[in-house]
Amino acid sequence: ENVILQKAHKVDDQLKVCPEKPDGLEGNRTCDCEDVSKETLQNMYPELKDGRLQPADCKSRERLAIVIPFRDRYHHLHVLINMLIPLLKKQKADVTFFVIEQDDDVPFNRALLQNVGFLESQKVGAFNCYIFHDTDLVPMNYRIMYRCADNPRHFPVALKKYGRRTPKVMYKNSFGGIVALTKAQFLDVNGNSNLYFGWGGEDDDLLIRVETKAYKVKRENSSVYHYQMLKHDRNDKKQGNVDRKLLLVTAEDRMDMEGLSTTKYKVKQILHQPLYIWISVEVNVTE
Ligand code: UD2
Ligand code: MN
Repeated sequence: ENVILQKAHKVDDQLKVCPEKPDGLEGNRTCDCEDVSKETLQNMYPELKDGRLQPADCKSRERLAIVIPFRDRYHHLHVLINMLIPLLKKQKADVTFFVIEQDDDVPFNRALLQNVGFLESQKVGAFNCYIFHDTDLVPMNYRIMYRCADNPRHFPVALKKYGRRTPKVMYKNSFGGIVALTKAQFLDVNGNSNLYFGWGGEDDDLLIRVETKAYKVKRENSSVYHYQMLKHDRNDKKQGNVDRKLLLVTAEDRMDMEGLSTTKYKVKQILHQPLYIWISVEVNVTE
């Protein structure tokens, strides 16, 4: 067994670092938006194990974790993964998918779940790049680079809503949907605030944190960075977070004492599945 391990190591050492811009990133693609089952996906991509995909012919430049905050959107999740894997393969990514499910009956807390994904993933491996990804946004161009950079990045610059013909460019200070931060950047901003239960505000809070630490989010080219939004029911605004405007006022003052460093949750289940590491948590915990 040791000999085999040594051999495997040798091969690994001999691998070249993957190219910065791999060949074959042809640009626009069509959406394969039909429902697909988990079993079908597992058969289509047998190389995925424990949620991890790695190139066989080179060593990736970073170890990427894609963290997906989730509650009851199975159809979206599998359509998304079906659209992400071919792109990530072309880009020679070493990527692990983490699905972080909120399994309790309090309003959804997207930002807190992202913090959980960061904290739990660090127990799994030495990830140095994080992409926090909504389940309902499908990348429509192969040149959307699933990478981190010197500054935090925002991906869905243009968005095509279900039923629309053309993508619409998002408002200038948008930081929702999908963002990429290195491990160091996420630690630097103390992650997300945990206080945003229900819809809205949490993405603006993260942008305030990022800008307070003097990062500059680069606006990417909207003709490349465009996404298709999958169909979902309109958010019931009553489920919205009524305090979000008040919370945003204090976002800057709060950031160092409230965030990743104070995230509280209870793990209910961790499942290492072929396509993803599935982590179910309760977030309504009081000490
Ligand atoms: C916008 C933002 C989103 C977030 C949200 C407010 C963009 C493109 N999107 O999305 O990032 O800031 O407003 O919170 O800027 N989810 C579930 N189950 C639920 C509810 C939410 O899994 O019951 C997850 C899922 O990953 C979903 C994401 O949270 O994609 C955002 O929720 P949404 O899609 O309902 O909100 P939306 O489209 O208004
Ligand atoms: Mn959405």
